[in-house]
Amino acid sequence: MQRKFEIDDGFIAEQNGTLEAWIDEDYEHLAKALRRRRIDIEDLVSKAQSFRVAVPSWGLGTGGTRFARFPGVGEPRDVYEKLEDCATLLKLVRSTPGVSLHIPWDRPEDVNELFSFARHRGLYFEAMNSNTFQDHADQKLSYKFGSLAHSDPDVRRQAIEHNIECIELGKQLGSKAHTVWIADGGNFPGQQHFRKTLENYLESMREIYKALPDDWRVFIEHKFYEPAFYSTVINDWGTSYYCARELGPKAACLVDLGHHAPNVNIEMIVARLIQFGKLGGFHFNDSKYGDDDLDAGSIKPFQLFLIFNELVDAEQTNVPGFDPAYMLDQSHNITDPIESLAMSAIEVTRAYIQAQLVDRFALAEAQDNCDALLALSILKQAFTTDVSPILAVARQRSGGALDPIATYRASGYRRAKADERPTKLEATVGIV
Ligand code: RM4
Ligand code: MN
Ligand code: MN
Repeated sequence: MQRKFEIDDGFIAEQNGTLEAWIDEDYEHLAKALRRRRIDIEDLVSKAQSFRVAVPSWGLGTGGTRFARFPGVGEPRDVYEKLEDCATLLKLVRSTPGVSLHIPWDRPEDVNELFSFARHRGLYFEAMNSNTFQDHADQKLSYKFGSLAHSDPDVRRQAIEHNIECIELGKQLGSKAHTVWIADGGNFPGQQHFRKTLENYLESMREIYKALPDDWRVFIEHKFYEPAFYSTVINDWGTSYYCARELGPKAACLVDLGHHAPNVNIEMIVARLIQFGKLGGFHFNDSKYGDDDLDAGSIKPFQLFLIFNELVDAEQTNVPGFDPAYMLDQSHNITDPIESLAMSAIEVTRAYIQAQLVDRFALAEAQDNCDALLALSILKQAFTTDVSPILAVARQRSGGALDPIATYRASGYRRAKADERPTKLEATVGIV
């Protein structure tokens, strides 16, 4: 077998050597500034080192819009090549050992082989994802008009079985969760009976729920529109919460940041789900208009911080059962996916560390005293603190890169992959 190009640890250490001096200086300065606020920088470094965010296998390939897809050179052509790229990302940032698979896109021929391929690279499998939003080869019935909520019980059965297959595969791969996002909905008023379709969905989900092992969770992912443009069956967090409650303790809600109407207060939805014990996890990304799937923190970094402000508050107050699964879900249409994912993983960790800086005692006091301006300024003080040296040192101490993007570019990884993985000429449209 041809030897595949890899970035080696020695190269990362060598690149780090050129940056160490200024990082040390910035780190010392920040340590002093934080000490004045009675914050120990070393605590934050260990927090950053233990923070994890999973990567979607479909995020490693170049995405596209419904107009076109512009394939990148050297992009992965199968699940093994996607995992190779995940391993490269992990070497650089060290916070992304979890990979989330999408079936059937990533269905392996040999499950054990896939499992050990991942293990050898320090990767493991996070939530499984079913796909009933498109038709697949060898599929008997079409999902054109829906899947788990379809009016035809045979289509529902087929979709249920597909989800159960994902759980079975996940069991062999060591996964502990299954995420269900359905595209079911309508384009026209009157097309679907709102209550009947939701009832169908619930009935189908009960079957899927029954197939879950005891230590598994199922995540319900809502989305208010697209591909259906008038109505969507699982359209918002309220519907998602209702279904999760109906199903039982193993069901929880998944919040994809791009799946809300513009200007919706997502941090408040997060707080509600925490309070109701049903926050299952996240799909991080960013957006300006709809489900744009842009890189996390690229458009609304303050929103990302405010979400983490709620999460850290829950963590610090030991909310019972609080254990959300963090994942990226992005479509990289014009950037190198490894670069985008590296930067996004860093941005999510940044928001987490910034949220640790909030003086919660002072904030509670300001809230009690109805001091709106002081409350805001406490949040702003945390948000405007540049925690980059903490993130860089955390990566370095874990063996990663001080400057992941520069190191990645200098390594020539993508050029090497372009030779190893000649692109198949194909005209593709769509998200992947
Ligand atoms: C959907 C949703 C799902 C993802 C697919 C590819 O909009 O975000 O999580 O699996 O896209
Ligand atoms: Mn998603
Ligand atoms: Mn989405």
